[in-house]
Amino acid sequence: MTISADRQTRQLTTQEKKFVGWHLLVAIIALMVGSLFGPLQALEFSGLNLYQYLDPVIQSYYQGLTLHGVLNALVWTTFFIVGFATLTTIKGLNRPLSHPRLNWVGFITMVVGLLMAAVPLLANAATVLYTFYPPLEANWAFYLGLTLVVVGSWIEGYGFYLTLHAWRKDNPGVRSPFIAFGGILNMAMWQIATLGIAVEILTMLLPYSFGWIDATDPQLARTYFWFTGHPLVYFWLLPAYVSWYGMLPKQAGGKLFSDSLARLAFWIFLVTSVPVGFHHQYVDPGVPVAWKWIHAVLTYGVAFPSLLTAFTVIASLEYAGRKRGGTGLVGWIRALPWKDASVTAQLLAGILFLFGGISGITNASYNLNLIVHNTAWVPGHFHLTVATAVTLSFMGISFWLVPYVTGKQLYKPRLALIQVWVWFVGMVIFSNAMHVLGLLGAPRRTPLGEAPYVPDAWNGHLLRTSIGGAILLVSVLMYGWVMLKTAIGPKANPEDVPEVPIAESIVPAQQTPAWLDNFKPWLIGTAVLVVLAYGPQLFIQISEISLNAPGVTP
Ligand code: HEM
Ligand SMILES: [Cu+2]
Repeated sequence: MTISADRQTRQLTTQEKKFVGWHLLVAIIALMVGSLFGPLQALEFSGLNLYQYLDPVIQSYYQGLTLHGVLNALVWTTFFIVGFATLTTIKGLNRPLSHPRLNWVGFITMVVGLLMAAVPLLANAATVLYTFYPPLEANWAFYLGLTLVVVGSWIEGYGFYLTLHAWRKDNPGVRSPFIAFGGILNMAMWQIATLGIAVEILTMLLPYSFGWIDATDPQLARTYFWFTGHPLVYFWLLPAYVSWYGMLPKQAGGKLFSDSLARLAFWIFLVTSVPVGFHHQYVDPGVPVAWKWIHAVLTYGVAFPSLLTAFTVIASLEYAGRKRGGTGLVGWIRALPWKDASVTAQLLAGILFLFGGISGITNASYNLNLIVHNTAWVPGHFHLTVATAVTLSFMGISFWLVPYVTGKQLYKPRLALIQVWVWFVGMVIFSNAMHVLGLLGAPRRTPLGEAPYVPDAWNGHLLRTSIGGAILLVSVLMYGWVMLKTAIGPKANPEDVPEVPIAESIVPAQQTPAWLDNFKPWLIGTAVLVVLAYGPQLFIQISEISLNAPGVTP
């Protein structure tokens, strides 16, 4: 009891709020710029090519697509996540960062990296899409910039570990508060996961873009990339889960159903998210089938904590709905605070995520993957996951977080609520059309409006993609407007500024078994599984490296 009562007492200092706020500012600007290209792509599909008017600023569909993927999937997410983890660490542990300067160094490193990568991106010298597969070759500043963004996020992560360590010393035997635990676990997972692209960039792409070597090995590079690429999706998702498990129940007027189940799910995500990367390489000729099969099976292992999450989050929401007077099989759903834009954003994010999960299991299935691989189905899938489950949840979080760090009130909460619904409607139309197009064989990463081979059967779906994209554009602009007006609005009375929502667990967190709050065994287990699942293949691919693909500058 005293722990949760205390927790409400310490507010972030002005400096701490500003520090979190800077992360959010970069994140939201990235989302606003990056998201402008999505609708352009979607409109292009039905023949409305607006890129011609952007020339010479944006020189091609692919330059726009690269900016879209990098700014949305890499920049918006990473900056938001690190900022949010800063807040959950400080607020959860109820103490300042132990080494705030270290965290500042990390943040500045991230910003320097972003600016460095922005130059070639804007100059059309890094039009290599956000997966930067060689032999596509970008200017070195792009690779170095990305590396700095990642290294900066590592440094911020060290700041969180040191803070947790200091807290543990002062609180022996106490369970770490869930929101701090979840954010820090995610940073640990990220540090393991990003070893893949760190090695890829330092040993292959940078030497090649500097001209020290003149060819590369695309197969090995892809293996490194997907070592990072799959856990990347859990890096995006876990902060949304921190909110769904640890905050949303409070916002909905209830409690977390089970602190133990929440932590168990997080640990399983840590252990299983890295050793599954070959499920992105089912069609790669250089990876033996047996390894693809092993990673496919492990991928199904990730479905288990996802089901745990669905169960625990829905149970927490049901508890809240019934406490609010909802009755019957579905009455509790209606009783949830649907007028609250932050809650509704996260509920709608969760609903669309169920469908994203279904298409994800389809992707993971070896034989079905052969049908959908590299088709429009895939972006259809991940606009339900990263672009909705994650993005719409982050938007929902920002509806209280931006007011909290700026000391303002949310500008026009009703507009925010409408924005969230517009996103939902636009995304239902857009993603459904993309999935269908994929099943009909439409390729991804293709300006379909120009493709000479489009059969009539695709036209209706291409049009639906454009309509969904246009609706999403309206939503993005509404979101940017709400955020801007909130940030520049007048200071609010302190009692009108939202509090950080922290949900208590129905079974007190202190009763969670100690092994669910101990990093060591889980980190060791993760390392062992990663070595088993990747070691032999990496050994073979590295020892048989053949640098025979010369760079292609798009
Ligand atoms: C504003 C609404 C959005 C629309 C209308 C939209 C539309 C699209 C379309 C049509 C494509 C496929 C282009 C192609 O394959 O040729 C695409 C790709 C992509 N989108 Fe979005 N998008 C939106 C928002 C987002 C958000 C919020 C994220 C992530 C947070 C995101 C991440 C991506 C990624 C990673 C790709 C793949 C890029 C690639 O293939 O290299 N999108 N988007
Ligand atoms: Cu994956």
